[in-house]
Amino acid sequence: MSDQTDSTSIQRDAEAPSGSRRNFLKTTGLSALGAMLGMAVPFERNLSAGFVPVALAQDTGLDLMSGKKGLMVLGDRPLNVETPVHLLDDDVTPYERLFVRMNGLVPQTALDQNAEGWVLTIDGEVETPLELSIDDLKSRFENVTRRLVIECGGNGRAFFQPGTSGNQWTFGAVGCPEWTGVRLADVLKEAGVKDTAVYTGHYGNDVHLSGDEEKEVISRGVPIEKAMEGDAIIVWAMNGEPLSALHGFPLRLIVPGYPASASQKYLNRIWIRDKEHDGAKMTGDSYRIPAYPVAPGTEVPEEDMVVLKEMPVKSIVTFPETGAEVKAGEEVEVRGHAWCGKGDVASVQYSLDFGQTWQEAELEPAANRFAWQRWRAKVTPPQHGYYEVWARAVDQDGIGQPPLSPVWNPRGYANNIQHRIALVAVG
Ligand SMILES: Nc1nc2c(c(=O)[nH]1)N[C@H]1C(S)=C(S)[C@@H](COP(=O)(O)O)O[C@H]1N2
Ligand SMILES: [Mo]
Repeated sequence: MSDQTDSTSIQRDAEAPSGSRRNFLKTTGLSALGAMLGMAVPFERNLSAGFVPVALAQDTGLDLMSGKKGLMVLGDRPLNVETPVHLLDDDVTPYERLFVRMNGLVPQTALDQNAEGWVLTIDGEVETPLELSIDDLKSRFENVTRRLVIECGGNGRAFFQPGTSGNQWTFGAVGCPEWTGVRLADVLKEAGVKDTAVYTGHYGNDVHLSGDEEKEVISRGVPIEKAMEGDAIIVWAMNGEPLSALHGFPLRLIVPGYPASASQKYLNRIWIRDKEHDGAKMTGDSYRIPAYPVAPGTEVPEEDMVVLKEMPVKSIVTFPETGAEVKAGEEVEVRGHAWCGKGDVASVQYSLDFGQTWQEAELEPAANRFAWQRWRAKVTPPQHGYYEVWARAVDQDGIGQPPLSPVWNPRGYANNIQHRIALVAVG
C-alpha cells in the first residue's frame, strides 16, 4: 500500500508542518475534501476556499502532508516542501523525507489513487504510436529497479546574490529513492523513433493553479539522445510502494542527471517532437541559463538562454546535524552523499579548518549509475570551540564545487555551492 493511504485515516501527527493544513483547501481544491477525510461531506457545497475543517486543524494531522515528517513548507499553493539536510542521511530516501515540488494542483486521480483506465500515449515522430496501460508497461517491457537522484533545478537558489525569483530552496530539494519501472528507451524503441525525432515532450494530468483544465501546468522534455540512453525510466513505484499522490501517481518519468522538472509526474503522454520541445515552462527563462557566464544581476536576452541539461556535481553533509555538540579531542564521524548529473562522482574532500586544508573522504561506489554516493570521514576537533565541516565533490572531468555560489543566472538554477555544517566542541 502506498504511504499516501496514511491520509485516509484520522491520526495524530504533531510534527507535521502546519502550513499545508492551514491552507489545505486552497491547495487541493474543495473536491478533495471528501477524499482526504475518506468519507462523504454532504454539505461540501457550503464551504468556501479559505475554510479549515476541524478534522484538519492543528494536532489532528490529517492532510496531504501527514506522511512528511519535519519538512519545511516553502509554499502551499502550489505545494513546495523541502527537507532539512540532516534528514537526508538515508542511503535510500524514504517517502517521509522526500521534497515535494508542485507547479500546479495534485490531480483528483492521484488523490483518489485511481489508476483505472490510465493510458500512456507515445506519439509524434514515431513509426507506431502506442497507447499503453500500466499492465502493458509492466508485462511487455523489462522491469528495472534503480536508486536515482531527483534534484530540483532550483535547489540552492537561496544562495544566489542578488536573489532570483522562485522557491528559495536551500539544500533540500533533492533525494534518492528507489524507483521501479521500465526504461523509457525500451518503450520508445517499441514505438520506433523516426530519424526526424529531436526531443521528447512530457505531459501529466495535474491541474493549473487557475483551475482551468485547458491550461498546461508544466510540459518539459529532453533531447532524444538522452531519452534513448537507457538511464531514464517510466516508473509506477517508489521504494516498493505505488507512487503516492504527491510524487506522481500512477506513473511518472525519472530522468536522472537532468533537473527534476524533466521527470514528469502523473505522466500520460510522451510526444516525440521534431524540434526542441516548447511546452509550458520549456521556453523563455524557465529552466534555462545564459549560454555564456554573466555578471550577477545581468539582464540576458531570451535568445541567449539555453536549456539547463546536466546538473552540476554536488555533495551534502547529512551527519551530524549542524550545530551538533561533540567532545574536543575525540574522533567523530561525519558523512553525507555526493552526486553528479554526468554520472559518478570522482572524489569528495572535506575541511575542518574553514578550507585551509582539505582531506580525502572515503567515497563508496554508487549502488547504480546516478544513485548518490555515500562519503564518510573522521574528524577530531583539537580543542573546545566552534568548527565547521565543509565538503566538496569533484566530477569525472575534475570539475568541483565552488566555495561561494557558482556563476549567477537570472532564475537561480544549478547552484552547487559547498555545503557546510557547524560543530561545537566542548570539554
Ligand atoms: N506533472 C508534473 N510533473 C512535475 C512537476 C509538476 O509540477 N507537475 N514538477 C517538476 C519539478 S520542477 C520537480 S523538481 C519534480 C519534483 O518531484 P517530487 O515532487 O516528486 O519531489 O517534479 C517535476 N515533475
Ligand atoms: Mo523543480
